[in-house]
Amino acid sequence: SGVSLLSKFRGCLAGALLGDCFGAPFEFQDEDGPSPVVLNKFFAKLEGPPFKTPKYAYTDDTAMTKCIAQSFVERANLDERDLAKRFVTEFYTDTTDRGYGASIGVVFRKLREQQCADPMKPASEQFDGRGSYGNGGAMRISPVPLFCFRDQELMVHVAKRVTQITHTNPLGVNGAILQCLAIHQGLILDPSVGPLDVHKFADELIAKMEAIEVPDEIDGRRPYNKQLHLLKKLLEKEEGASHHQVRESLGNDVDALHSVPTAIYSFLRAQKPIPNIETDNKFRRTVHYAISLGGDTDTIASMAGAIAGAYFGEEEINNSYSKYCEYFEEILELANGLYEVAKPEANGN
Ligand code: R7I
Ligand code: MG
Ligand code: MG
Ligand code: MG
Repeated sequence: SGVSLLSKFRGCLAGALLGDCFGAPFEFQDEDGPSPVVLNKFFAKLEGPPFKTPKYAYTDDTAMTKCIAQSFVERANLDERDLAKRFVTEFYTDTTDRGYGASIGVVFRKLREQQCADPMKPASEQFDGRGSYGNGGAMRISPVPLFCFRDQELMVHVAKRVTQITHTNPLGVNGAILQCLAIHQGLILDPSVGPLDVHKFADELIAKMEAIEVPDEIDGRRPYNKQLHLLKKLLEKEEGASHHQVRESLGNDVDALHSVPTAIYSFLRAQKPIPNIETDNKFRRTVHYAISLGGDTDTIASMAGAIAGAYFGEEEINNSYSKYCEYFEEILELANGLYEVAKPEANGN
């Protein structure tokens, strides 16, 4: 019994892709998020009788996830220069508009000019040397907890390096590490033993981040620690937090600090029924809820979907979604490839 680790690897990357593709049409469309009626119809249609439609396209979240997964699969190693080259090639050769972040193009232009000789330098020059705190590091991190499944210390190091090719601000880096740790916790927990202990899940993230986050020089606080405590407060609400409360305290924006904890919250909240979300399926509920919050819907749904897919495995993902989503078969192949190079079930390190 239980869900196989291969299914969890595949569920994780499929979850990231589906959240991106299904969230993208709603990105910053409406201040209060899409209406419950619209979203229930959207998912009911995807899960109903087959219909003809162009596939939902993925965005930069998946474009960059794909580059990282391919690099690990082909090189079986962390290779920053190879990663930078793949990001640049992907950015300049893909003719579809993938909706990249407003500032990241500068990094790619500089990387191209120096042929990725110094892959970590352009990112460090962003925002007057403070580096980007966008969620672009976190949105593409899912291959890292898969590739580094067996070694959590290495995983944190790799997450940091992979992120710093484009995002060097500690908020950008730590957001990616937090998302990586959340996926890893999802991978190692068994959903067949009973309901997930959502408070324990959050407490373990708080403890792990405590060792990683440096307190702010001015107010002495750790920003992600603060957000994770707010997340716990929201989870404790008997009647369930309103969308307004979640947006006010956790946020739904393009910066990592105000989107990664929101994605984790979406996954944890979706372990139980949520008003106005007409499904018993917890993968759907996670992605559906993340999108319903509005704002950076592709990215928050992608990150939430990656955690949910890692926890539940691909069995919880409705089969019909694959028909409507660009790159579905390919992302599963990349998950298989990561499973092969990571050897997650081998003994020892
Ligand atoms: O982080 P990034 O890759 O963007 C990812 C987002 C996701 O929602 C994708 O789906 C896509 O839509 O974009 O790209 P960046 O350009 O590095 O960061 C995104 C934005 O965050 C920037 O364009 C800025 O608006 C903001 N930002 C900052 N603003 C002020 N000061 C990031 N860092 C800073 C900063 O230091
Ligand atoms: Mg995007
Ligand atoms: Mg994605
Ligand atoms: Mg986005």
